[in-house]
Parts: sequence; C-alpha cells; structure tokens
Amino acid sequence: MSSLTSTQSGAGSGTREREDARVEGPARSTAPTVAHSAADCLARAVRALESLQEPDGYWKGELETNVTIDAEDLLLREFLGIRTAEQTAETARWIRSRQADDGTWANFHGGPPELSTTVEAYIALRLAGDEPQAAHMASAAKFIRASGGLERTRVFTRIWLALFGLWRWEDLPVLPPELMFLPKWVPLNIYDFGCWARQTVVALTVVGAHRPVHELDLSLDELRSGAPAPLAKPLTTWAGRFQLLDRVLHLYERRPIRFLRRAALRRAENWIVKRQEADGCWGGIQPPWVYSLIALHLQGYALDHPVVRSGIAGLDGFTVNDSLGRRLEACQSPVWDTALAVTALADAGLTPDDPVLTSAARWLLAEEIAVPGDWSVRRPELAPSGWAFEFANDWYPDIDDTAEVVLALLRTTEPAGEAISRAVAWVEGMQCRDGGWAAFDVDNTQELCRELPFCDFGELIDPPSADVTAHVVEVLSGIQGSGQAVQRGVEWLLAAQEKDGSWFGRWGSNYVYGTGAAVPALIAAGIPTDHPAVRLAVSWLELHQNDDGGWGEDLRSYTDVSYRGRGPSTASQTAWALLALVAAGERSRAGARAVDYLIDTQNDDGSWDEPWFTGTGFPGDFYINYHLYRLVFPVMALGRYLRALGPFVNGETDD
Ligand code: R19
Repeated sequence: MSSLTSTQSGAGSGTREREDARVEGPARSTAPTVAHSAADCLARAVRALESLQEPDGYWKGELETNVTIDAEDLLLREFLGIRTAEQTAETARWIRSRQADDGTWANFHGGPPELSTTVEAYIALRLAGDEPQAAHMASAAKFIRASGGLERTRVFTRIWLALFGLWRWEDLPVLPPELMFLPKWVPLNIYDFGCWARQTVVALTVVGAHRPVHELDLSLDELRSGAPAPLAKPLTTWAGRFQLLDRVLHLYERRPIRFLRRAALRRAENWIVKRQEADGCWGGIQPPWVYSLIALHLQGYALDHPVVRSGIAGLDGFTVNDSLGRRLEACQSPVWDTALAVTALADAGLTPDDPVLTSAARWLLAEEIAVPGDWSVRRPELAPSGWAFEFANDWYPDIDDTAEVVLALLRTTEPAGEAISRAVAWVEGMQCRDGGWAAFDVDNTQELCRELPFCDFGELIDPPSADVTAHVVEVLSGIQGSGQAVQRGVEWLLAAQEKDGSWFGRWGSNYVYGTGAAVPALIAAGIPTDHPAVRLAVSWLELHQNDDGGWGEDLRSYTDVSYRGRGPSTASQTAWALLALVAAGERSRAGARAVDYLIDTQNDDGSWDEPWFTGTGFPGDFYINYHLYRLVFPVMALGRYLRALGPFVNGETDD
C-alpha cells in the first residue's frame, strides 16, 4: 500500500479540478507511476474516460463474454454457407488464445472449465482444421469425455450438434411452434418468458419444427462418453411432469396437425420479422439474432432477402478484430456506458454545462424509445418511453438503463425535461405488483418456465431485482410526485436485504454490486445513515474488505455461498463498495484504504487492469466483462469520496 494515503494528501490538497495532475518528474516507463493523491488519481482517470468519448457523444466499452459466442458465429456461418477462410482463421486464433493450460475453456476469467463452452470451442476449432490429435485438442477432448461428453452438454449445444447431424433431433426436448397460440393468460405462453428467452424460444420453435441437418465432414466420436440419458425425474415434480409432456410432444412431432403447424410457423415467422431492429439485430443480443436468422432461412428466406442480408451484415457491427483475433460481442452497451460515464464525470466535478456532458446528453436524448415493445403486452395503456442498453433495441427498452439515463440527464444543462417526464411515467408504470422493478417486464415471475426440459441454461424469467429496484428508487427519489412508488420500492429493498446485511446482485457481481446499489438508493430516498439496514450493510462491507484495501467477489458466489463477498480485489468492485460507504456517511479507515487501493493499482494511462468479469448476464451461467466498468465506477466513487470529504479537508481525518 502507498505510504501516502488519500486523506493525507488528496483530500488535504482539496483539489478536485480536471486540470492536469501534478506528476513529479517524467513518468517512469517500467513501473506505473503512483498517483500522489486521490485527487491526482481521479484527475488521471477523468482524462482517460474523457478520451474515450466518441465524436457523437457516446461511450462504448467492449463487452467481453466467452468463446461460446465466437464458436457459434462460425457455426452459424457454416450452416448458412457463408463462412470464409479468413473469418475462420481469425476466430480460431481468438478461441485458441482463450484456452486454459489444461485444454479447457471457462465462462469467465479464472473460472472453472465449462463443458458446453469447451465442446463448442472444440467444434469451432475442428471447423478451422485443428486435428483431434493435436495436443490442445486432445486435452480438450479428454476433459469433455471425463465430464460426461456430448451427452451432458446443455440443450443449446446439442441443438447446434443436431444442426450438423452430430446429435439426433429426436433426442432433444421438443418446443413446438404451436406455443405461439397460447394466449397471454395461459401459463408458459411466450410472454411468460424473460424477453431474451422469449425471442430465443420463438426462433428455436421454428428451427425445431424443421429439424434441419447440414452434414459436416467430421465426426465427434472422440467427444462421446457413452453416458445414458439422465434418469427421469419423479412425477411429483414439475420437471418430471414436463418430461412426460415432452414424450407426448415427441409423438405429436411425428405427425403434427398440418394446418396448425403451418399457421404456427407463419405466426412465429411474422413475430420474428416484425422484431428485427434497424441495425439488423434481434433484441441486441447474440442468441435470438443467430437463431432468428436460421429460423427465417429455414422458412425460405434466401441469403439475399433484405431481412437476412441486414441480419448478417449487422453482425459485422458487433465484431471486434484486433491483434488477438476476431471475436463477437454478445451484446453492446453504449447507452449503459454513456449514462454511467456522464454520472461519473459529473461526480468528478465536471460542470453541468461542460460540452463533454451536454454532447453525451444530446446523444442519449436521441436514443429515447418512442414506440411500444413487448413490455406493452402487460401494460397496454402505458405510453412508450425508456432507453435500451444497445444502439438499436426499440422492442426492449429496459428499466435499469432508463433509470441510469435519467440520473445522467439530471446532471447536465441540456434541456431534457419532457423526456425525463415520459421516462419517469414509464418507469412508474413498470413497477411490479410487489413494489420492485425488473429489467424488462412487469410481473415476469412464472417460475414454471425454469422447469421445462428445454430450458437448462441461463435465467428464463425476469423477476424484480435489488439492483434494478435500487437504481429506480435512486432516480425517483429526486422526482416530485413519485413518493408512493419510491416508498414501495424502499420497502421492497428493505425486505430483500440478506440477513448478513448485503443485497444480491442480479446484473452485476454480486453481493458487492447489490449492496453498492442499494445503500446509495436508500440514502437518496431519505433513509437515515444510522438506520439499522444501512449499519448492517456497512458492517458487511467492512467485514469483506481485502487486506489490500479493495473488494472483490468471485463469480462462484452465485453457486457457492462460501464465495459471497470474497475474491481478488478489482477496481469496479472496490468502487461499488466505496460508493456505499460514502453514501452511508462513513469516515472510517475502510474508505481511505479503498482509495489507497485505487491509487496503488492505477495504470499510467489513468485506467485500471480488470481481467476479472464483474458483470452478470445470468447468475451461474453467463458473465460479462464490461471494459468500461474499471474506469467509470472508480471515477464515480473517487469523485463522491472527495466531495464528501470536502468540508473536512485541511484537517481532521481518521489517519
Ligand atoms: C444492466 C442493464 N441490464 C438490465 C441489461 C443487461 C444486458 C446484458 C446483456 C445480455 O446479453 C445476453 C442476453 C442473453 C443471452 C443468452 C441467452 C441464454 C438463454 C436463453 Br433461453 C436466451 C438467451 C446467452 O447469452 C446472452 C447474452 C447491466
């Protein structure tokens, strides 16, 4: 740890300007130069963040996930017959670069080997010409067989195998397109699924009805373990009953009612076509995009059909190509990144009329959604508004982004009153019946979706979460007339607090994220800093601070309680904890040590290294490394820390 603590020199200097940091002597090229103070550290980080703003006013950090996405990109291209040698070589290079020494692939940095991801990566490398005898392939195959082989992979992986004749369609769960006919009040209708799963499921009902096989010139026998299908679950469980239903559906699949099947496929096809976005994507995320392209192609849409053409072309906009190889972003986060960057820079002391902030606000205002989406199925009377996470995703604005965008708009002088009013009304209208907020839909809580044999990967529903509810409570607390919605939200949050004082993080990892969101929200809503819930949260954070002064939480915390609040320190997670401590009015050593951690670990370029994934797509199954988190959250936290210390500078600190 640096001998100069932030409170001694940073707060003592009382500076919070954006001017060039005071750097003693020339920057050393070997070891990073440690900032002299919190203010210095912040100034460097602010410059780094400002330098990443795009000319149009937005920010967009890379959204890193795992090689499943890259492998499936090659498989999609192979299936459609558009795979090129160059794409294949470049993607293969990236996939090989992510392989662990033991030959496996994980779903997140430092994570355990993951069977389905390893299988998909292996197939992609076989497409690229890597021979099973090669050492890196043989070690992957050994792991795959030892983990149960192809027989134990997730359903999505086996669907890909079936598409290439490497698995029998008969041995996959059935999800018939007739699902499209279930009205919205019947359990398991498509609107019971979270929107990401809904779009994926609709496309896959079409694919499953066609049962296409595109033979490959390779067998994967080296990946089979010979393991029998898992034993049937008892009929006393929903899983068991759905397995029985699945057997019935397999019989139906042999001779579906022709006119019904045709009408169902037509309905699914129209549903999909209607939801394609301006940039060619579906829902802004890879799974529905890829399966929708395959579904439409099977329905007779040729490669030069405008829908298919723009769908394929749009993938280029999600492709990163650099010295490490070619990879695909599973999703893109420009709206989210921009909202967070604006708030962070405002916290760091940029004035509300700073062109950096006003240009970002103008870009955000142009992204407001003006049309109804799937959310309006449950809220037909509610006027459209809100923001999506991505560049183009008008069908699926989300409440989390909308809350963060409004928080950002409130920090600039750019006139935004009308957009803010529309957004606030929309968010209030999207409150769930229990008082919480989910990401995309109202009361999307049908847990039976999770029991379908088809659904063994990812989250299937979108119930309210502490992090989204906290962001909404935080923004609505500053809005006149939102008192009742806020009060119900606060009650929801207080009830959702874990016994140990933390909150679960649904979209960020994990309890540090949830707690870092909930505490500032409760304080914004007027809960006093000496409230027992706040005190308990502070003690939980202090108890989980690492010796280096930072916080970190391993993603295994989603599946193993012993990892809760534990893991190597990262810049973003340290910042989340610091945000909570500052909001709670803490002046203990913990905050100063957190600042020291950030000072000590900052790079010369003002940012931080963060190979660890701190974002969550689906607890347990899918994780995200948001490349801007390492910068926006430290800027936000350091800015607030220095501001909170403002009245105390030149004097008393705990050091
Ligand atoms: C907060 C803002 N958020 C509320 C929005 C976060 C968006 C995160 C990006 C999500 O990207 C995805 C989404 C879905 C999938 C899937 C998937 C898995 C199972 C089924 Br069924 C359907 C889809 C796989 O990868 C994804 C990536 C931060």
